[in-house]
Amino acid sequence: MSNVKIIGPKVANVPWQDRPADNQTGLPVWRYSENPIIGRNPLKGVARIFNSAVIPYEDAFIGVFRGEQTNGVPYIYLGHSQDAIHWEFDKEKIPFVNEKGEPFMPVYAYDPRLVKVEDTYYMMWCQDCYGASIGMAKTQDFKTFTRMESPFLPFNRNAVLFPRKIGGKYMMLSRPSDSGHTPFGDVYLSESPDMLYWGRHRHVMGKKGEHWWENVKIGGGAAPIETSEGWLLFYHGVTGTCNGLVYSIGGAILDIDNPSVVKYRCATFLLTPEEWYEERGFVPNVTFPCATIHDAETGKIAIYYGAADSYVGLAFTTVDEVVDYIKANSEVTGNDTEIGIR
Ligand code: BMA
Repeated sequence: MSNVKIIGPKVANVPWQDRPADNQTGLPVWRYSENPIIGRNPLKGVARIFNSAVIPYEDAFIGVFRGEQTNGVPYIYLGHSQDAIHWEFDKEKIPFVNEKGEPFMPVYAYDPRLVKVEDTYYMMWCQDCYGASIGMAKTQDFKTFTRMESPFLPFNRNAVLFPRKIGGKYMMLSRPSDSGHTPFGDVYLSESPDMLYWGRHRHVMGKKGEHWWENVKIGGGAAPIETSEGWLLFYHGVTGTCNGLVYSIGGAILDIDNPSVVKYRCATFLLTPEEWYEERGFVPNVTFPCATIHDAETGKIAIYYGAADSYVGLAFTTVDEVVDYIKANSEVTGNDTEIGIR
C-alpha cells in the first residue's frame, strides 16, 4: 500500500471501526456495524434526518442536519456529539439572521454542507430563490448564523466549498440543475476573491455513460480532502432504472492547484445501496455523502451519508486504501482532464 498523507489537522477522536474480517467486497469502504446512526422521528416535529454534515468542534463534534419536518418541508437543525456517532439536536431550526442581525429564514433548506475556512465555518445548502438554488451562511460560534448572498443563480444544488483558498481564491463546487428531480448534472468549479462574487466557472466532471452507476447525473458530496495526491472528493453518482433513480458514492482526485482537472476518477462506485436502511425508506436506493471527518495523523476517514432519504449512515476507509483503489481503477476522459473552459 502506498503512503498517502492527509494534509490537515489531527483529529484523534475520529469515529472508527476496523474493516470486518468477513467484508470481502473488494471495495475500499465499509459500513459502521451499528448503522443507521440516526433513526426515524429523531426530534419532535421532525420525521427524518438524512443528508447532513458534521465537523470537529472544540474537542467534540457539531453538525448541520437536514430535518424533514412533519409538514414535509425540509429545514436545517444543529446537532452536538461527543463521539460523532450519538447526536443530540436543538429543538428549533437554525435561526438564521441577515447582516443586520434580523431574522432571515429561508423558505426551505436541505442537503447542508459545512466547511471551515480559516477561522470561519460556512454552510451551503439548497434553498428556494424562485427555484432551487444555493444558500450560504457563516458562523464562528454556532450561535449566530449570518446568511450571505447567494453565490450562484438558480438553478443549482450540491455546493461544496474547498477548505482553503487555492491560488489566493476561495473555490466552490456546484451542480447546475433544474428546479425539480433534475434528469442531468455535471460538477463545476467557481472561484471568488471575497465569498461574494463568484466567477471563472470551470467544468470539472460530468455524468459518465460508460459507468452505468453514474450515467444520469453526479454531484459534489463531502468537502474535498487535501492529500499528497490531490483533492480527494467523495461525490454522488446516479443511475436510472425502471423503478427510479439509484444514488451511489463515487470517488475522484482533483489536481491540487487546479481542481477543475480530474487526475483520477474511479470507474466503480465506492458504496451503493444494499443494506435495508439504504434500500428502504422515503426514497429507496439512496446513499448520499455530505461530509467526512478525517484524521491527518492516522489517515482514517469517516464518511457521513444520507440513506434512503430517511437515515444517516456512517462508513469508513483510510486515505491509503481509498486513494490506491481510485488510482488502480481510474478512468478519466478528455472531459475530466480538460481545464474546463470553452
Ligand atoms: C436529490 C436531492 C437529495 C435526495 C435525492 C434522492 O435530488 O433532493 O436531497 O437525497 O434527490 O431523493
